[in-house]
Parts: sequence; C-alpha cells; structure tokens
Amino acid sequence: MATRIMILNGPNLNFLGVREPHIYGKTTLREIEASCEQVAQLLDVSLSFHQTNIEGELVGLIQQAHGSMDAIIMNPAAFSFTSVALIDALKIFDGPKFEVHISNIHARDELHRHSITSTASTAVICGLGPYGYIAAMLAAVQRLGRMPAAIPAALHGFEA
Ligand code: CA2
Repeated sequence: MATRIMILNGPNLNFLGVREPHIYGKTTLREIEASCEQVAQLLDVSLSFHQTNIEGELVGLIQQAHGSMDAIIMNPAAFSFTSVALIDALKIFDGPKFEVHISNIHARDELHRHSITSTASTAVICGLGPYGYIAAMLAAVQRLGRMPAAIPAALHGFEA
C-alpha cells in the first residue's frame, strides 16, 4: 500500500506567490502542490493536500488523519503562534508530524518567531522555501521506513 501523507496549510497561504514575494517567494501554493504530487509518485505516496483559513477545519482534518494517514506535514502559518487547539489535535495523531515554514521564522520579528505548535511536532523545517515541503515528504517516508528500494541508498538514511 502507498504511504499516506496529509499536507495541511493554514491561513493566507493561498496568497503565496501573489503577495509579499520578498518574504515568501514567487511560488504559488498550486505550484507547491504540483511539486509535492511529482515527488509523491517517486516515493509511492498518496497525497491529501489542503489549505484552509479556518482553525477548526485544520483540527477536523488532523482528527480525520488519525487512523487514515501515515504522516502529517503542516504549515500552520499564523496559527503556529496561537493555537492550543492544533497542539491538542496533533497529540492525537500517532505518526510522524512535520511542521514546515517557508521562511526562516527564527530570523523574523518577535511576532513570527515562536511557534507553539512545533512543541507537538516530530521535527520542524523552516527557511528552505517551498522545498521544505519536499524535504518533509522525504523525511516522513524515511521515518516510516517506507522509502522505495528504487530510491538511492543515501536517501534511506540511517536507523534511529
Ligand atoms: O514562512 C511560513 O511558511 C509561515 O508559516 C507563513 C505565515 C507566517 O505567519 C509564519 O510566520 C511563517 C504567513 C502565511 C501568510 O501567507 C501569505 C502569503 C502571501 C502573502 C501574505 C501572506
């Protein structure tokens, strides 16, 4: 069976590539989704990709992922800095959970620096631009021990 990964995107990320390209780059969320789909084919992943501006919808999707997905990759955007509801939902999910930020949040202003949702994540990737989503997919499949044999050995990593 294919590895099942849910990718979640929080508020305003539907404006990627349209506004503030000096911070978030020129790539649109649709382009990011298309690149994730390409990598999904290589990694034998079935992908469920979402964006919502509503915190409760993210909570609902994380709850749905429980029992139906192998890993979650989430860019919670502004909810990273406020959402105890997302932390609680992430704690329900047993599989690997990767938090992704396009920008390097540690190099940003006080408002954008302190992710609280990362406390409930397996790992955090930030500052790699849209490639962070690809890195997170590789890391999720590697972590699950589901890297297809056809993928070069170095990308299989080492046993924990
Ligand atoms: O770097 C990231 O991926 C962020 O999660 C993006 C969030 C920001 O609050 C985080 O600190 C870091 C903001 C997403 C808003 O998306 C926009 C996209 C285009 C134009 C304006 C906002």
